[in-house]
Amino acid sequence: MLFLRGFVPLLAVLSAASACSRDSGAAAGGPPSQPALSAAVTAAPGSNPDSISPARGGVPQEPAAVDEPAPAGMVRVPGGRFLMGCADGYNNVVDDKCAPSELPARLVDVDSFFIDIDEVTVGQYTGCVEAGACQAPYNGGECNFGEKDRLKYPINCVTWDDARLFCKWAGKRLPYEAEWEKAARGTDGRRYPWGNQEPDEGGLWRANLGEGLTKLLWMRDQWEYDAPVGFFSAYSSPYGCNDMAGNVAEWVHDWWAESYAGMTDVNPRGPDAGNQHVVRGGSFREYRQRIRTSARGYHYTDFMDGNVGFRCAADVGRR
Ligand SMILES: [Ca+2]
Ligand SMILES: [Ca+2]
Repeated sequence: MLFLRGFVPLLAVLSAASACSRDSGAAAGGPPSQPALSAAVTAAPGSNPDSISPARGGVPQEPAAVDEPAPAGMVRVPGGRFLMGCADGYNNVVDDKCAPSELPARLVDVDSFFIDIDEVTVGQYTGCVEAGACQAPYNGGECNFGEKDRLKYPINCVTWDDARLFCKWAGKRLPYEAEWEKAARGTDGRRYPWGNQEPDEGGLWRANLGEGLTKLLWMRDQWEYDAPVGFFSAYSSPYGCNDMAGNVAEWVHDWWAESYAGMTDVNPRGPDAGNQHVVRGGSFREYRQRIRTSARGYHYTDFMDGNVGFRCAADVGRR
């Protein structure tokens, strides 16, 4: 769905509503559901050596000896387990907004990887178009490509395949969903990249979201639409990744699945096939519930919109 900057209130409200309906069922205001906790997550501290609690320092990490410096613009996320999904009470974190798609929460082991600090920008994407390796996205309205004053804004209006091809051109790849979530929340099960404070707690806005029924309400964080990448860098993730809550939602590699039921907990890659891909992080059009680190959404592979962009990841030791 596309519409013009400046032509806002009703269309954007409708858009926000449709974005929620397209997403995982975590529509704002919906009844909270209780998560079904995995045995590993709910085990009493100390009762099981495999029960991982960050508070006990039990998260296995790679030895420093294999440390490989991150390429420019990326950070290295160490391998090891983290809480993936929504678990009300894990590590004493309260989260009563669990959507069915965020369940069951489980401890997931991922290998070390690199991930971009920022959403891919218009300037970066333009380089790929000029090199002939990427298609020029739609230009106009909310779409940022071709707008000279938006080079530091996230590229948007790109399909999943556009995102995939850009990452390939850059010598990278799209992050797997599990990697994205670990990069966003670290190992302590936090609700938001910066911690467990609400996005506006204490009157400080920590992310670009789109809450409320009027433009004035969406703009309490200063931004009606997307913001230049890194604007909220004071509220980055534990690994220093920016805008992992809000701004543009982000394509990841995985096909969409309605829940994590039956998935492996070691380097999960999602279903083998499908027709919709996962998007993560929520966007400038969405409510706070939808920008939580565990919140999930999805779109058809050829979908594109002003509120969807991406960032890239890369394997460690294979570049
Ligand atoms: Ca906003
Ligand atoms: Ca984002």
